[in-house]
Amino acid sequence: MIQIQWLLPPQPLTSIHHHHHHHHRRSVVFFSHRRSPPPKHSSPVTFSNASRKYFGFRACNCVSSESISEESKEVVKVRQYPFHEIEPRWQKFWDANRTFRTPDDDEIDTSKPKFYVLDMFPYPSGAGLHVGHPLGYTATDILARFKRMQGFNVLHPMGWDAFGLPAEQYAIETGTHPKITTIRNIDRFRTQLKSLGFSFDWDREISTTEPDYYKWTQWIFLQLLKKGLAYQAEVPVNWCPALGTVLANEEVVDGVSERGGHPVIRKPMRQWMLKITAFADRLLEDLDDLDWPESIKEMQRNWIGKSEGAEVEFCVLSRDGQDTDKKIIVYTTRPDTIFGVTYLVLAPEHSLLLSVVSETQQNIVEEYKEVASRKSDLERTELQKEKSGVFSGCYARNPVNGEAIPIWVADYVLGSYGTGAIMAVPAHDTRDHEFALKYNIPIHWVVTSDERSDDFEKPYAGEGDVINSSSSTSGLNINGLRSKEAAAKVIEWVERTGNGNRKVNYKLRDWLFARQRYWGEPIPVVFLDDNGEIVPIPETELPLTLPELDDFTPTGTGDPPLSKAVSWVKTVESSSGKPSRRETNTMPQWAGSCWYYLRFMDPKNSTQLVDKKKENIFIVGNCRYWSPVDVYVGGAEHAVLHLLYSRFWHKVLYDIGVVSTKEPFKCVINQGIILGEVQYMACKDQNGNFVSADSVDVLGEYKQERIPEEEVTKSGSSFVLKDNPSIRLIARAHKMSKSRGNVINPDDVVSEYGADSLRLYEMFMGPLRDSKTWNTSGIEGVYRFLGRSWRLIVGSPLSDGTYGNQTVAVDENPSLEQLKSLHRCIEKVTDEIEATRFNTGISAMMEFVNIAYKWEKLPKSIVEPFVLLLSPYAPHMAEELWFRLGHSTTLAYEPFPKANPAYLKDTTVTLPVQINGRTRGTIQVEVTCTEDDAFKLASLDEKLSKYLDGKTVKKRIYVSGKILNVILERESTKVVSR
Ligand code: ANZ
Repeated sequence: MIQIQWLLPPQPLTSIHHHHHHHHRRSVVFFSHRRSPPPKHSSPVTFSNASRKYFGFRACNCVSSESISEESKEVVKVRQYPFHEIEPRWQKFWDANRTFRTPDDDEIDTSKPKFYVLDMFPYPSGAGLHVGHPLGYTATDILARFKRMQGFNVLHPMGWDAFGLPAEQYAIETGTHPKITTIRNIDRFRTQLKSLGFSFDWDREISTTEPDYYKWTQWIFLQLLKKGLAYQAEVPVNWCPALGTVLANEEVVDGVSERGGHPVIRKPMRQWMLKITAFADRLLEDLDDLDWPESIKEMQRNWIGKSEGAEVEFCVLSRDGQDTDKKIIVYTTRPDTIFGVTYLVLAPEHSLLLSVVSETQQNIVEEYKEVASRKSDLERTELQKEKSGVFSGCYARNPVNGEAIPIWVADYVLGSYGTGAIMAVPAHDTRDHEFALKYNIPIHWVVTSDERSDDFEKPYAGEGDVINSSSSTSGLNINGLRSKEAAAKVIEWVERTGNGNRKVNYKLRDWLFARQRYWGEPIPVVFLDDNGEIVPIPETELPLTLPELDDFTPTGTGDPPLSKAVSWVKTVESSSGKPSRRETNTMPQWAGSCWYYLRFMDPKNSTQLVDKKKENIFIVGNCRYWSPVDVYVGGAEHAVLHLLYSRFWHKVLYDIGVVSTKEPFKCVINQGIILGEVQYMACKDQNGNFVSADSVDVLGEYKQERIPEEEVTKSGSSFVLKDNPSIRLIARAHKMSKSRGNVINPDDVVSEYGADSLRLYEMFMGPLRDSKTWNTSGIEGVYRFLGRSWRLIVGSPLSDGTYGNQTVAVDENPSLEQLKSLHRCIEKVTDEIEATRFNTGISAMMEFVNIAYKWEKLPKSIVEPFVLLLSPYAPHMAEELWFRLGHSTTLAYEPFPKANPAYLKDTTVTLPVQINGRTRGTIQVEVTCTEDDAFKLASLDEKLSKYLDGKTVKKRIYVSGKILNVILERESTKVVSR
């Protein structure tokens, strides 16, 4: 267990001097007079004691005796509570005490359950943290803190995915070594994350760029090589001459590089590939048991793209219509449509293409090939793009009916999928249909269905009943069969007659695993000088560190920058001593993130990737330890690449016994995107007059002008100009971007409202998984709630605006009502955290605080559990309150409050009230209500008071929970008890 002790002496807040140095705000300024002296001719104004007292800021580092200019006065905002002192103080405490250190090695008590909650670790960009980061990080932090308090051993680490292009581009532009940029960016990210109070175990921090880390990335590569899962192949790559590198398909958009917009061409190059396709079925099947968003699972299924069908051979015909020995093998998922085939298509890169082309078509076909080579697969297959193609001048024979059909070449067929050739059925395939119409190719209908409205203008792509599909020459007849049965019969026929085979295909391609860049993991192999043979470097020589380099610019020849490290490249092969050259390609950015979640379990191990004992402890009942990750939170943009690549590596590691689970991440949650503040636009006609947005049909004809929020008001469900409500505006939230100027910097929010407010706000914006729009006035709301909670517990500020060091909580027994409110809040907050509905958990606490404000006294036994409930959300304030409640250590390991069902039951009863023996009405009371309280309630009741007012009570008979009977004096004039 962890020894928790004070390393910092507890000290009253007043003795901590804290400066705020970054108040360079636009509209809202904190005491800006300190930095910008008041203009010469303004009259000095001081804050009144009263206002200071109300808002409760501290005199010493606020305004006190200093003067403040008239202008800045109106923009000065006062603090709801002294978060600016509380937050750094607790961050220092947590750091100094290593409060969130996860016990390691023998210290760990494995009889306790474990909880591994992980964020997708960030790329430490030069721009620093944006407000999207803390959304996921706060959610995981709440879970981590909650589980810790529930007695779990919690692993909640953070690290850096720090290899990649931006640092290298920066190096090219400025000459600053990527290592330096990376360290600087990491330092900034770490400082920012710490300022948000996340309970990461910083002792486990890792960076993918550290040799101690990438040693194991390289080690995994060697295992892949050993198993034949890493190989070199000549493959067409996206070659970008301007960047001097190949790019992944995802890095190419519309034929240009995503970064920089440079042209990209397809060119064959020798590349390292990883055989992820060997795992296609396992990657597909194991998805079923994962607690992941259905949408991600579906994206992975589509990405893997398993399809079942057949390969069918079509014999190429000679000029005079005779069979030749050339065969075109097509891949089809619809063998049931084979009688509807009216042409074949070869992909422009098909190996048989040039050998079947007729002389007359030769030039046209070669020209077409050349144009196609400049397009990306994505462009070629885009549905809305117009289809193009050329006739090869040659024909093939359909095996099922002997018909001669033309062979075309068209780039909507990809060389890299199936067999690179298709049988085209224009009646039943949209793309073939479009193509056939354009080039006047016949269309034969062979499938019919009730759904199909005999609209022969459109292809029918669904399944149905097969028609027009029999042949006396082949003896095959599939008429009248349903598509599925027909397909089965065709497959059976082609297999029997030697014309083809059943075939399963995958869209998934092997993973291109080399980059012509400097800032990545070196690939740990050498090539022997004599014969080019690939020899892995011995595991004992890992890590193979990146050589220092002064010149990072790409060579432009396709040779990676590392080839400039001449003395590093020239080496000898370890076992034979033969002269050899090192591999100069590096690994892609995805490599380091494929397995980092394992390293967090054992970040400092120098002899193993991860100690088996930490990954999985075999004790009674085969109880696992840190593996797998219980909850993994990150952006939906990683749905396929990262999440598929890491599943692939994990399965390889599983096969070689490094890990014990088939899957790395049990539960994945995608946090939504945070859009920028809503922006309002007004339409203006040519004369510059406003036009209401609802009277505008074609927006393009009107200029749009941005309207500041102050000039906008709501009218019904739409937004209008305040000055002219007949002008409706367009309200839209956009993704935050520098160019739109709608980026919110978390640092600014922290200095204005505090980290707890930022955390609370990001959770309160809406359900974690939804997209949300940023709204600064929304922060004000949670900020006020925190201020109210603070003052509820600490009390009003002293006359100088500071707060006392204690709380107003009293050592008295709570009332039933108080217990009920508390336990309802406990139940709700617990349920909502468990269901990751953090926003509604906050609502429950707000409700509690509202009720608590009505109480005269605040028993400690009510306040303390509430502070614990608040602590996962607003840890700084909670720690401070806990301390002021008289505790001398962190609350991070206090048991999370448990709701007592006894207080959750509705225990009110309807109590009949008799007056002089006759039932005159009822009152709602707690079963435990005392006689006095019941009588009080009765005399306040509208109906009953008529009988009781002004009367003297002779006797009261009260049976708790059953009845109240009041016997009155005959002629009295006074109320006795009230
Ligand atoms: C005849 C046919 C008739 C087809 C019909 C479809 C509908 P999935 O399911 O994605 O695997 N195809 C095969 N190889 C191709 C390639 N390299 N480039 C472009 N298209 C290719 O799709 C398989 C279907 O896509 C195949 O089935 C083939 O067209 C086409 F009514 O064959 B089909």
